[in-house]
Amino acid sequence: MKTYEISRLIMKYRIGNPFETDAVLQKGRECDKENIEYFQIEETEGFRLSYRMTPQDIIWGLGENQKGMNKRGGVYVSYCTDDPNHTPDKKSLYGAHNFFVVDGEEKFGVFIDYPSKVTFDIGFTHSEFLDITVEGKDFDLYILKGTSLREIVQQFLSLIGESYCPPKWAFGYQQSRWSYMNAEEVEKIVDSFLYYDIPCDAVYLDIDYMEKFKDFTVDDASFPNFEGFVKKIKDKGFRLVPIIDAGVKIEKGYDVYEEGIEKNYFCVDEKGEAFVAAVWPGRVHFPDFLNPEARRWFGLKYKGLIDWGIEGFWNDMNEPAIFYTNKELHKAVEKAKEAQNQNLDIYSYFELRDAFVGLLNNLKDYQDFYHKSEGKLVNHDKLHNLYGYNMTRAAAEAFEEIQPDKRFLMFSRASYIGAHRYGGIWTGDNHSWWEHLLLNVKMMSSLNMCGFLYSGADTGGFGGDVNPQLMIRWMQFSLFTPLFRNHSAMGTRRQEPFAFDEGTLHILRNIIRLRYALIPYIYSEFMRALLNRDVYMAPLAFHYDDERSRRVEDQLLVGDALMITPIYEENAGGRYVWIPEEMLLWKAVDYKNRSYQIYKKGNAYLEADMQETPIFIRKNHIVLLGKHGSSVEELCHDELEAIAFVDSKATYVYYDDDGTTKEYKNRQYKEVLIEIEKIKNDFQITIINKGNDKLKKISFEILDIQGNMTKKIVEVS
Ligand code: MIG
Repeated sequence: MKTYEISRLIMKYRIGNPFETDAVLQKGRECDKENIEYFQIEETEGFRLSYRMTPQDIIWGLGENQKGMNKRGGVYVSYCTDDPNHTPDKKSLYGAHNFFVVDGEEKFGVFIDYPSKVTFDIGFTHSEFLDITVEGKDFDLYILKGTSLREIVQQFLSLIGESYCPPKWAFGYQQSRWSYMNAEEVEKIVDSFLYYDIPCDAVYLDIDYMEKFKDFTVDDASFPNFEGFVKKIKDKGFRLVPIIDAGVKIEKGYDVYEEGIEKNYFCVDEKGEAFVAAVWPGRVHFPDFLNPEARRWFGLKYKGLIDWGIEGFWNDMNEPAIFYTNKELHKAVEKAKEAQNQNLDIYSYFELRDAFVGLLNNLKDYQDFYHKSEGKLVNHDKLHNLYGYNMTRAAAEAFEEIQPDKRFLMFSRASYIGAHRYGGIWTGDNHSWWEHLLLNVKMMSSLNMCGFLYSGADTGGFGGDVNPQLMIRWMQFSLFTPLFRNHSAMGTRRQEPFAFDEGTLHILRNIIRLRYALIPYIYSEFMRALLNRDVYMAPLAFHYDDERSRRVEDQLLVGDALMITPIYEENAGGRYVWIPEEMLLWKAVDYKNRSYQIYKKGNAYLEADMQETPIFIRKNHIVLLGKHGSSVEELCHDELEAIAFVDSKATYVYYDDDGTTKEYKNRQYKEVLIEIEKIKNDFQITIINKGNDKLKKISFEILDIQGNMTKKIVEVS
């Protein structure tokens, strides 16, 4: 792995002898741990670090977590957990992202590189204290300095390395469901998108495509001639994206099982035998993704599906989730036997019930198995948070070997800092609740700060039944997230766009088309963030440092030019917004018919009917859009439109590349520099084209501060 000299602004303190997580790419300069700035350190059973916050301090970050953008007031436990009920009191979700920024008079970032449990008590127990409890004695602590939140985040993103880059088609709309059960059902979905003329790039295969939930198999009865089917669907303009689970089914004759046993690639119990747990396919072994050989072996298994034409995957259950283990199940069954014919009192009954309920993701199980690392056995619990990360790494490293120059779609449920180099993440089993739309809004910028640029939530909600308006409002938000996928659980209301009434369908179609029209901007901004170690979605605080703006938690900056103000309340005909400086509002019903309104700095009530997506364009900024198409590959970006809000001068660098290879890493991409300058009562437009030979023409709509519009068409050569 390439390593870099550590920046002067980053202090690294090594405590004990940490396990190498590979979260960080820059090695080098270590500072004296007797002189750690900002924190009081106390050695306990592990370590406790305390920082006294000022009342003004905002604590940003912590990636995939509950509560606000400002993490004050909560307790967060980094221990990757499969919990499908994301109620506000939950302390752990699927990721472990131990990076945060203290933003007050003192500004600094903190990263705890420790692969097991870390607890962040941020003004919960004591309103002024930020207490970090590390449950072990070996970890690296990084303190990052900078003069602004943005600068600190950029330092961190440089420290952990360039984010994974998906293929361009993965910026299209994607349709999922647990599960489309067979080829006919998948084809019906695909045909419905075509029939209703709704753009879509991918349809997902959840666990039922497999034979008895066995990884890398395809059920022949429900998907006969899979290779031919993949091709048929691709010819219609869609990709199929199958799921891969962490657990390998124990079954005689199943090659993945047999090879794993033969080569000792599975995690082992204390007796040295392959550890047994029960999860999706039933009794399974867990591949030891911490062992590089096992990682390579498992990763190369994806090749079978790739050879059949698959170009993307999602990795599930890799916390790893455990439904039960024999040992704990046995205890519960014994308890039940004892209870038989006894006159249980209420508490004993509760205990009996909990013995079964508690089997799911029982923390004790994580202490019962081991990984092989450099010849030694390491208890899983000690590096729990690295499991999903290394499953994704297994896939990514194999893709690199199988087809080095191709970008595959890959995202995972569990993750750790560093996993962002290998894939994106989705945020797991949310619900069709308005609260989870808001949580999605708040979480996106925190994920970006931890490197997970390609991310998104199950749009519409996974659990529970969505209603038309929640579906619409959620789509109006997700159209801006890089991963834009509608996914829902078995047994819930269908939530494909055409599963709703005609009026709703019409609105949803327009929203999805708007997404496709905005791809020149969305992709350009995403790639710019990726290449410059920056974020794609940010809190207002990234650009506006006044107190009012810094406190806004339900609006986001998307790329450099846009601010979005999602509507997340039922039956709302609009919402209150904070406008941090003069902005231009475009209420998008569809992307073709546009009307604009200038908003002055201040508080305002924004009206937005169900069919309207409000989009604010920042002052002296430009947004580019094209036409929609039925898929990303269908988009033809020879003619673009630009909407600009210009007081003095606005510039935009429009980025594009081939969308499929890694040539961008060799600076093989095309840029078009666009500059609009106000000169007296006119606007002068300059375009410098560096290699985009597709682009022929840009039609401008330029609004000045009074709201006067100037239209211009510029030929590009
Ligand atoms: O026990 O594969 O988060 O997206 O649809 C549930 C079935 C297992 C959990 C994932 C979800 C997926 C589901 N999986």
